[in-house]
Amino acid sequence: MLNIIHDTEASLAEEFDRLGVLHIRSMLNPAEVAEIREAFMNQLARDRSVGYDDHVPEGDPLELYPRLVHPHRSPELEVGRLSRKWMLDPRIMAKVTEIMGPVFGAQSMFYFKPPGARGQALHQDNLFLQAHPETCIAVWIAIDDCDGENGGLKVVPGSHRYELVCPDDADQAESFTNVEVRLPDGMIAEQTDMSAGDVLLFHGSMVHGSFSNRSNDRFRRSLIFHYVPQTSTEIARFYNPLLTPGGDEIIVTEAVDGGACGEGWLPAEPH
Ligand SMILES: O=C(O)CCC(=O)C(=O)O
Repeated sequence: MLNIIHDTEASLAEEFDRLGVLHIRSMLNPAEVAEIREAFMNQLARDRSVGYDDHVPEGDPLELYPRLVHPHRSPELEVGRLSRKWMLDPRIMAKVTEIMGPVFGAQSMFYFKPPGARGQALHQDNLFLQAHPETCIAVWIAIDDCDGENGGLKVVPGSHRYELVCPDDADQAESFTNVEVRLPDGMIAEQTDMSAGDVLLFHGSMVHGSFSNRSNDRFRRSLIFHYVPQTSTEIARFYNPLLTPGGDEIIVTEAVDGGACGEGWLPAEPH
């Protein structure tokens, strides 16, 4: 496993450029993590109709624990206010800005991933966001300790240097989503091992995903944000309006759907 843990010695931007993914330890303290965890668990206990409909079959563990998509757009909910606060949090914004320059917030999500839940097959985020001419960056905050057993995130360091690849069908016994990027021979998805409060930052072309939660009793919750450079000229409709660092809404021209992914594993233009 390549060392993706960022120490303060090396420049964040240089390390990110080299690896496409960085793991920062303990960005959130235990009280902050607990507040997020409780707010989202309480929300589902009260009303899970706010969850996203991924069309999971009846009896699927995700039926009771649907992911939340764009909770930051629901200021009437505690989880909405918290998501928005964390999306614009100065500590997070500082890291993202150090890597990408000034950004807009594009998406928030919360995954519960209870024991037995399927994962999300390997994919590249910018296939969905369609942020151009650059890409997006993900901030993946561990709300529980997460590793291979409970379906922690897998990443392919270095894959950010490749173009967006047209995905194949995913194995839906392992994934609740239906598309999967197949890795060429020699490339492997590495298992991350994170503690609650750790953050993973990764590039929009980084191939990543997760397997099922095989534990009996360990949730694998995560709060996830995506950002795009303020120089973006296009984004897929689903992500508009974006949020400025000051919390104002802004619209970027809609990307035209389709034709976004390449034929295979060709190195992208150097960046
Ligand atoms: O948390 C996971 O298992 C997958 C999340 C993910 O792939 C994403 O946020 O793009």
